[in-house]
Amino acid sequence: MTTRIVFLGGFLGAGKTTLMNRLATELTGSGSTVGLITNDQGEALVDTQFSRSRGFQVAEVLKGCFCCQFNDLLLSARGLVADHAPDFILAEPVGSCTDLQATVVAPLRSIYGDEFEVAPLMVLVDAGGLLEAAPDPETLNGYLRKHQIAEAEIIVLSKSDTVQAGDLPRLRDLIRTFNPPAEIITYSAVSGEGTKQILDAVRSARRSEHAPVDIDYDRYAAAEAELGWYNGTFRFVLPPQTDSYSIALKIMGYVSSHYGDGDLAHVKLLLTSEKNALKMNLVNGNVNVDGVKGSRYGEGEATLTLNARVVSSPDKLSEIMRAAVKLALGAPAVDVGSFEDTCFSPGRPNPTHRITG
Ligand SMILES: Nc1nc2c(ncn2[C@@H]2O[C@H](COP(=O)(O)OP(=O)(O)OP(=O)(O)O)[C@@H](O)[C@H]2O)c(=O)[nH]1
Ligand SMILES: [Mg+2]
Repeated sequence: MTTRIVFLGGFLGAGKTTLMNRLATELTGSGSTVGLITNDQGEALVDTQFSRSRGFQVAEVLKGCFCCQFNDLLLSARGLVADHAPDFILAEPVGSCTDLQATVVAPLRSIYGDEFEVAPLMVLVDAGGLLEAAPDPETLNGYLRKHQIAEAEIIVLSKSDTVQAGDLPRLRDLIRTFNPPAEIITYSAVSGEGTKQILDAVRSARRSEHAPVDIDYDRYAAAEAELGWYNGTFRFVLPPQTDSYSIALKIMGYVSSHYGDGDLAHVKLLLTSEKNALKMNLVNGNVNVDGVKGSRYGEGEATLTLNARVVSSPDKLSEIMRAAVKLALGAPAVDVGSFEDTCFSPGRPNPTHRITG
C-alpha cells in the first residue's frame, strides 16, 4: 500500500505551517490519520513545537533541506508510516528551498513510487507580498521566488484577506506569466476561502506529473546565502503574571528597528511557560499573534524558541537576536538561565538526487 504525501512549498512566511495545521485539523476531523514533516537548515523549530502543541504527529528533517537530506526525509516518512500508518503525510520544505521537482518529487516518484503516492506540488505565494513586490528574476531573491512559482503544479495564493478582492485577478495573471498551466487556488486562513478546494486536491488521487524546471544553481545558492539563519532556545523563570505578549512584542520591535521590512523574511517565536504558550510571527513588517494555550500572562519555568530568517550577515543577526531577548527580559527583570543558539548562512544546496529527465 502507498501513502499519499503532499509537499507544501513556498517562500519564507507564505503561510505553509498555518495551512499544514489547518489541513491536518480538517483531515483528522473527517477520520483520516495524518503525519507531518517539518524541515529546517538548523535545529529547534517553532513550526515543529507549534504543530506538536496542536496534537499532531510531527517528524523533523533537520540541518538541511529535503533535497540535501533526502535520506532523512525518507526515514522520517517511513517512520511515520511504521508508527502511525497515516493516510496522508503533509511535508513542509524550507521556505528558501526550490528545485523540489527534480530533487524530491521526481526521486520519490521514480525510486520510491511503490511506497509513496506523491501529490501535485503545492506552492504557497503570499498575495500581499506579491502585490508589494513581484518577483524580479534579475534579483537573487526574485529569481528564487520565480522558480518556486514556475515549478508548482498547484499555486495556493495565500493570505487573500490581506489584499483587495479587485487585486486578485492581476495577481493570478502575474503568476500565470511565470507558470501558465498551474492551477491557482485563492486561499485565506482567516476567512477559510479556498480551504475546500485545497482539501479536494489533497484528497484526490491526482499525482504529481510535472517535469522539473531548469535552474541556475549559482544564482539559487547565492539567493539562499543572502540570508542569516538564526535558531535559538532560551530558558528562564517568569515571575507570576508576567506579560508574555509584551516580551514577544519587544523582541519583534527590537529586530524590526534594526532591519528594513524587505530584509525580514520571517522572524517567529514560541514562548511557553507553565501557565501559557504564545506564538508570534513577523513577516514583511507585520506582526501576527497565535495564542496557543492559556492567557497572555505566563509564570514559572519558561522556554523561548526563536527562529529568524533575515537578509543579514550571521554575526550581526546573532548579536541582534541575543540583544533583543536581553532587552525584552530586562523589564520584568528576568535572568536568562541558559541558552543555546546558532546563526549561519545556508550553504550551497547539494541534492542527494537530481532527476531532470
Ligand atoms: N492574514 C493572514 N495571515 C496568515 C495567513 N496564513 C498565514 N498567516 C500568518 O502568516 C505568518 C506566517 O505563517 P507561517 O504559516 O508560519 O508561514 P510559513 O510559510 O510556514 O513560514 P516559514 O516556515 O518561515 O517558511 C503567521 O503569522 C500566520 O499567522 C492568511 O491566510 N492570512
Ligand atoms: Mg513554516
